[in-house]
Amino acid sequence: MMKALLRAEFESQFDGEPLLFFAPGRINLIGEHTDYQEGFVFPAAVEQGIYIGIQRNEIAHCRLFSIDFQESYTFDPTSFSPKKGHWSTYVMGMVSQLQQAGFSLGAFDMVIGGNIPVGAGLSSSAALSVAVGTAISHLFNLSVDKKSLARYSQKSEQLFAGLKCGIMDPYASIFGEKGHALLLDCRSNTHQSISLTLTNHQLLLVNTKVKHSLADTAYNDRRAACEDSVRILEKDYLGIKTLRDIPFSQLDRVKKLLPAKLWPKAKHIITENQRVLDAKVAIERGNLEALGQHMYLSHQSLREDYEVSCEELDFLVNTAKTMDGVLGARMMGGGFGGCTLNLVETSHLPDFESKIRESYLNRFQLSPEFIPVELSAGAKGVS
Ligand code: GAF
Repeated sequence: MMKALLRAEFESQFDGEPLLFFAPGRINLIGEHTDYQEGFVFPAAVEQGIYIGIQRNEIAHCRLFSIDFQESYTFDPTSFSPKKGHWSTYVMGMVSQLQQAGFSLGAFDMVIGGNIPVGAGLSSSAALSVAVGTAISHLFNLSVDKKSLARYSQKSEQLFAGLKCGIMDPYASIFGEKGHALLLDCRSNTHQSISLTLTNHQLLLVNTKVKHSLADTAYNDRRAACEDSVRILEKDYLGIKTLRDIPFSQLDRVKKLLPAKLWPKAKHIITENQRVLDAKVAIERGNLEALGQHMYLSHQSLREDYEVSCEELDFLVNTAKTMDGVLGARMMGGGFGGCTLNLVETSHLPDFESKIRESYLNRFQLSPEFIPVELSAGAKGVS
């Protein structure tokens, strides 16, 4: 469906037969806001993502067309400045990163489409820059290795979107595996693929349909608070680089060392890292109930300690908690809106959706969106 649409649009915009590429969005089972403190995260690629059609051109300019925005954009690859906040930024950001890394690339035509909700916390922006990087790398035979591609995507988001994000989103979009979640160590940038087969359960996103405007500033503030804590703690914990270096067993001591303002933020990172490791054990034992409990605790920590939740997310999690057949629920991604991730027994799905829809509508006069997700493969060429 997307592929046919992309080909037809490419034909009408640029009159050619493109090479097609796809990069997925991601969910995160657990491990929120820990990536930029070199901690553990547990994401997975999903089926929804960004499709790109691309061909070389001889006109010395890159010509872009976005199906979602029904908008064209042209830039000179030898001299350009990304426009902050515009979708083309993610293309130019990746081009710029590849050029800075020494890759030489020519001009191209590109059509961008997708089936991933934008602003819902599924990381459509990482999917876009990973799709762009994958497409350009193939088109110009650049042989960009996967870990470097993840770093270019992260850097491009940091520089051009102003979000001091971690590595999780592009990493998941690149390394995703069908039926698996990735237990990613954000210090070594290596992962273990953990099989998660759900026969009687479904991972279901509920989109709050809100994105509060303080999100990016608050994200960068939280990151700065963690760095402040490390500067204080390194006097007592010689050689630590990030909060990843503080084991769970040290919580009581850390509480005494940090000022009241910083302590809850550090507590979230230290406890969340432990929850990720506990969640891995739960999955390996096939104990979905335990996984669900870790999800609830993660939400509580993000709400009370890290303070990145919002009324709408809390309402959805609290409502889910009262319902039969729900094993766990939590906010997912950066916070202040976007989606909750829910682990629900398949037989309870219709009831879950109708009750959540009704109560959310009553409370916020907004209809939530339900997005079932499957753990899927990472970025690839498609035919
Ligand atoms: C956003 C960021 F891009 C990620 O790096 C990560 O920090 C996440 O928020 C929170 O876990 O998606």
